[in-house]
Amino acid sequence: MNKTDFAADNGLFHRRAFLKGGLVATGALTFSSVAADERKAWMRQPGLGMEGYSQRSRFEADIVRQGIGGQAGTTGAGASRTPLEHLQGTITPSALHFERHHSGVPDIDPSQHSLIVHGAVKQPLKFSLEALDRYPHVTRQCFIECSGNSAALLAPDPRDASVSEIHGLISQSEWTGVPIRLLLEEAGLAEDAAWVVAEGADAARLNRSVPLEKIMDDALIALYQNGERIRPQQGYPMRLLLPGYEGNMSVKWLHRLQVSNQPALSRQETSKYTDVYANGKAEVFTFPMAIKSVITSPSPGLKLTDKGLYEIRGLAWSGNGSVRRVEVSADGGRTWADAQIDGPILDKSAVRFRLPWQWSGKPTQLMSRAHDESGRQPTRDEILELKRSRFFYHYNAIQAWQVGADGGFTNVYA
Ligand SMILES: Nc1nc2c(c(=O)[nH]1)N[C@H]1C(S)=C(S)[C@@H](COP(=O)(O)O)O[C@H]1N2
Ligand SMILES: [Mo]
Repeated sequence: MNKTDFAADNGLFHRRAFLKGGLVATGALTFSSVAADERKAWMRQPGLGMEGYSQRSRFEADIVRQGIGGQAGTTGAGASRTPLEHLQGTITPSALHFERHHSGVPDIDPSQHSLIVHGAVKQPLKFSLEALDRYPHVTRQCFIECSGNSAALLAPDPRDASVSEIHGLISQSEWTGVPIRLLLEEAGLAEDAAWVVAEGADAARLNRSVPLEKIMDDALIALYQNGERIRPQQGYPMRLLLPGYEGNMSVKWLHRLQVSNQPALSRQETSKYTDVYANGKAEVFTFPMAIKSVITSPSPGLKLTDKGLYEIRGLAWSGNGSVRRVEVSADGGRTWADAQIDGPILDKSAVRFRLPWQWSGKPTQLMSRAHDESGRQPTRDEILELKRSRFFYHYNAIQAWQVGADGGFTNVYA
């Protein structure tokens, strides 16, 4: 290897390094193995026929949501996590989108469901799903992240957990629906309209207050997820979608939008999702999810089989804008190299980053840190300094993975 191919210490290549063939020599063929390949059973008889709605390969059946946990004494209240270490690209398959329900998934008959727009409006309106379907639609890609994501890293000692158990409360979809602006313009806003309180039709009747500016900017009534009707777990038949904002505000099973001159100060925006800072002040409304990144592979549960070339892969996202830069370190944060970011880089969307790495076979630490318009992803120490005491939500610090001499990975604090 040429010394100039490296962009940082301990084997990190430049993102545009030209990697010559033969570095990963697992595909080398001999004449006899080529011949044996011709005789596979599936090459000698016709396969299965067509079907109405198909499933993935049976060999992939163990790739499922992780860290599924219900809250004691409740029905359907809890969370499940996206298996980030097994996925590539940026779109989460709908069946693996993380879930966070406060009272289970309601079984809503769309013909019995409607959306009411009322409160500080000139004319209250009621929309059936059929009516909403006739309004102009918008399609966009964005992530949803629960603000409790990654809170496991606040534990005094690093927990032995996987990337999905720690960071799996983020997923990304392509969403299609109706800009709420259109519905409010039709209803006509009262002079003092400043907030919109959204409520869900689940038994929890979860409600959140959203500044009118955000609603008029890019809020959607999402009806479709990755091209098909939104899944029951994601809010069928309609959910509020607030790109970049903490997941809790994207109210599922949406049935009511109440325009108001003030926020509701509901349970979910006071006792929950409020951050108490080290100086004793509490921040009630933290809307956009801040810049964050994580290496998804390699990571705990995956193993490097031998020293040599690997591609470090991960996700980076920002609810404040777009990811500008991602750096990777293979020596515990001493030196950093710029990762390749796959485009297009979209607003309030997760991107995939990657960088080739030559593992020497020795223990080390892998880390990633992302930047957006407003700055760099913080270290754990920086967050603890700022938020110390009763902090739980909105944790976005740099994640470090310890690589052992055996090629295994563990969660560590850098
Ligand atoms: N009606 C309703 N909306 C809801 C919730 C809920 O329990 N009920 N959970 C919220 C929380 S805390 C999050 S993080 C997101 C999760 O969305 P998802 O389950 O589609 O991933 O939905 C939000 N919207
Ligand atoms: Mo959440």
